[in-house]
Parts: sequence; structure tokens; C-alpha cells
Amino acid sequence: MTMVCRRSLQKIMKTVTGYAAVSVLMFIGCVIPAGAQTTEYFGYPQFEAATQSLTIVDFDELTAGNGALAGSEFAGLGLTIVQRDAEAMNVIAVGVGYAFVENANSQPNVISTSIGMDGGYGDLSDNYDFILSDPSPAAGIWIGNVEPGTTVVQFLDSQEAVIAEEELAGGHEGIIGASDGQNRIFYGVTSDQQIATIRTVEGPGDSDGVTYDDVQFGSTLVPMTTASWGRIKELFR
Ligand SMILES: [Ca+2]
Ligand SMILES: [Ca+2]
Ligand SMILES: [Ca+2]
Ligand SMILES: [Ca+2]
Repeated sequence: MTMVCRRSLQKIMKTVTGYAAVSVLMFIGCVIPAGAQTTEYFGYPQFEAATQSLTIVDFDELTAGNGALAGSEFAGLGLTIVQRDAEAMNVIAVGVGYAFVENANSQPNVISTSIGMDGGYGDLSDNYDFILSDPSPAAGIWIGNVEPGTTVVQFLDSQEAVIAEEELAGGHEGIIGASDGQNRIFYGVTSDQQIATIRTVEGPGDSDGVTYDDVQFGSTLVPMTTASWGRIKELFR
């Protein structure tokens, strides 16, 4: 999808759902599954209120070290982590160098490739895939050290089609902390499409690295709708 299409799609999906949205999207040249309904969250309390049974991988039980994350540690919980450029994945206890305290949503640890356990920075790729063994309707991640520059995060289905994506910068809605890297932001999604992968696009050579924390996934909390209330009344007739 083109950038224009993607932006329009996000705007529409945030405001309209269902048939009307599909009609508008077809008009502007996007193709999404009929009736697709996706909501994006940049505030954690709102995501929490819309979800249940979340599995949260916080990295805090790992021993800090460069290359200390293999990516398979949490397979038993349903999460596998892949560095798409086959670089080392570091576990960092924040509060040292460029690993700012504000980068962690749960302390002490975050993960990164460009930032090392001593807080040093290398202009390496932070392109990660967080792969769910059981695709889920809800998923989210905390990204730390946003800026200088931007980082794209995508939620993909099992065919790698984009369910939602956002370009994050230091001034984005929901940023906690300053806009100079001493910060973090939550980005989560609930959808009627199953999320199979959280993908981050943060390549090398842009003098910008990020950290990741509290990767999570689970079920959506289905709100009581008129339709379901009608169904309940039917059952008690
Ligand atoms: Ca943590
Ligand atoms: Ca960047
Ligand atoms: Ca980078
Ligand atoms: Ca950064």
C-alpha cells in the first residue's frame, strides 16, 4: 500500500469500522478484508482495558549481556524473537550510557542490538520480528529511545499482510519522557484479524537505535453490544 493509502486507512479505521469503511477504502484504492476492524493504542491503560489474558515478556529475569538473547527463550510462552539482519541481540540493564531509565517500561532490562550492555551505541540494525506461535487478536510492544529519527512498527498477519503500522517519533502521541531518546512509547493493536508478528523497521546507518520491552499478546475483551444483549434476552425467553 502507498503511504497515502496507509495514512488514510489508519485515519478511517480509527473512526469508522465495517461496511462503510470498506466502501471508502475501495474508493481510495486500498484492499482490506471485508468487515476488518482494527484499533490502535498509544496509551497502555486503554489497551489493557480492551484486552485480557495477556502474556507479557519483560526480559527482566535474563542476565544482562551482549548477545545474551537467543530469541528462543520464550518459545514456551508462545513468543520467538528474530533479528532479521542476524545481528546479536543484547540484554541491557538500563541506567547506563544510551540505555536510559526512561527506555524501560519494566526494570531493569530492555533488549536492543544497536545499544550494548555498557550503554554504548553502534549504528547497527534493530530490525526485529516478534513472532507469535498462536496468532492473537491483541498484541503490543514498548519501544524505547525513540529519536533521533523515526521507527516503524508493524502488526502482520500470518501471510505478512499489514494489519496496522505506525511511524513513531519523539513527538508522537503517547510518548513518555522527553523527545530526545530518554523516552518510551507503547504501541498496541486489537483486531478481528489474527496478529502473527510484530515487526520493527529500524535499519542501520541512521544514527538511531531503539530498545524493546514488555512484548505482549492475548485476547480482546468483547464489549457488551446491542447484538449480544439481544442474544442474551433470546436465551432467557
Ligand atoms: Ca523490562
Ligand atoms: Ca530510525
Ligand atoms: Ca537505526
Ligand atoms: Ca534512538
